[in-house]
Amino acid sequence: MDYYTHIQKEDPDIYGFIEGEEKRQIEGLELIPSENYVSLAVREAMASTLTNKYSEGYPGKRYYGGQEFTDKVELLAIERAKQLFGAKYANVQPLGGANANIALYMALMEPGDTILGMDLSHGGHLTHGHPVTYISKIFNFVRYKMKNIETGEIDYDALRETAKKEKPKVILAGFSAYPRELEWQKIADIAKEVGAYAVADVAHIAGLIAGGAQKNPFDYGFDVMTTTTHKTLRGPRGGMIVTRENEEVAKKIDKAVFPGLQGGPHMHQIAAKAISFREALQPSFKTYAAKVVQNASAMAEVFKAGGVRMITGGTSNHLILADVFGSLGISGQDAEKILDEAGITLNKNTIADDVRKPMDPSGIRFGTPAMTTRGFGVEESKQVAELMLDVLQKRDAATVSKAREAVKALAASHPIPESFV
Ligand code: DSN
Repeated sequence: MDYYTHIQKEDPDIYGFIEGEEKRQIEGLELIPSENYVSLAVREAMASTLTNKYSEGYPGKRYYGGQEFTDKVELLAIERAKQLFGAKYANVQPLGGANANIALYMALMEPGDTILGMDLSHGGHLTHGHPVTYISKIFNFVRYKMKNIETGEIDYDALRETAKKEKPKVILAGFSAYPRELEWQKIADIAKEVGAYAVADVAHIAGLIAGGAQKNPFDYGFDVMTTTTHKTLRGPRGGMIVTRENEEVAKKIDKAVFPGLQGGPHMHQIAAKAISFREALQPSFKTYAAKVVQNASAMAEVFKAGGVRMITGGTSNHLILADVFGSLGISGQDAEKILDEAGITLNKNTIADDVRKPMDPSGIRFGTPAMTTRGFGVEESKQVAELMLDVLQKRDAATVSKAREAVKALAASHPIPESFV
């Protein structure tokens, strides 16, 4: 907390809240699979004077003057994004993952057009057309599911039949709670057969793809990828859209992001994205991405040995979805709460075809991106999984307090690193 001297002086209330949150992050274990710790370099860019600047438009074509440096920042972010994913075009302006997805829909569809997306309860995301979203009223979202919840196999035959019947403009492949790798080739082939764009929402796995720990959908013919930049990719909170090679598509996406959806881009955030992309291009990021996956597998092994049912039977990526209600008789909400007391943060989550409600579902979702940034390896990951199981099985004050001490010790011996390069 040496960085916030001005906030401390000018606004002690906010300073206190930041201090509390920082302590929580340092002393606890962050297992929410969509969270991570960014480097100080990324944080400095987020706090830089670039936040003062309006830059509507794109490099070389702005609506306001004074863009000598902002143009350079954005061009460098674009170049690095292209390099990371093997893309010909990149738009680094989306303010978040939802904006990236909405801009994508606006770019490739007209109101009323059909898009196929993964069902939320089977691992998809709200922005993939859940009825509570505004965007679901504009486009016709049709959902597909897993065929086998115990293995995670997607029902590709049903997807193909639905695609032939519904004639979608876009087939969207991606997830926020699916622990396996999708068969990109099968989905790309179906899209080609019905004349749809193949789009991957890789928000959760962008860092694993960039680090070579998971396959790149572009290698299987996908046209576009949307993503956030703050999950496994370990950048600032934000979004991005990369296009493999179709210039016409890339132009439509640019127009949809601005002026279609957003106003002035957040240049401080784009500078921070550029810094994180540089970090992700280093050889050390490959090691990081591989470890994220190894650590998640190690945790899944412990849960399996403890008799806990995991949706899809385990994990091949960074996250695990466990049916704690079915296996241990504790609801997802209660599990989240008691683990929070032990200093382990994760989230309750619905499981496929859950019989319980979203605010008190059967499952918990957890993962290893943040822990791995702290330097946790397989042994420590197993230790954390064992602590979790102990707490979830016994659920008494003594076990929680013992786990909390163990968590503090693990956290203290693996401090959050300041620099990743
Ligand atoms: N909230 C993100 C997640 O946790 O997966 C997705 O938007």
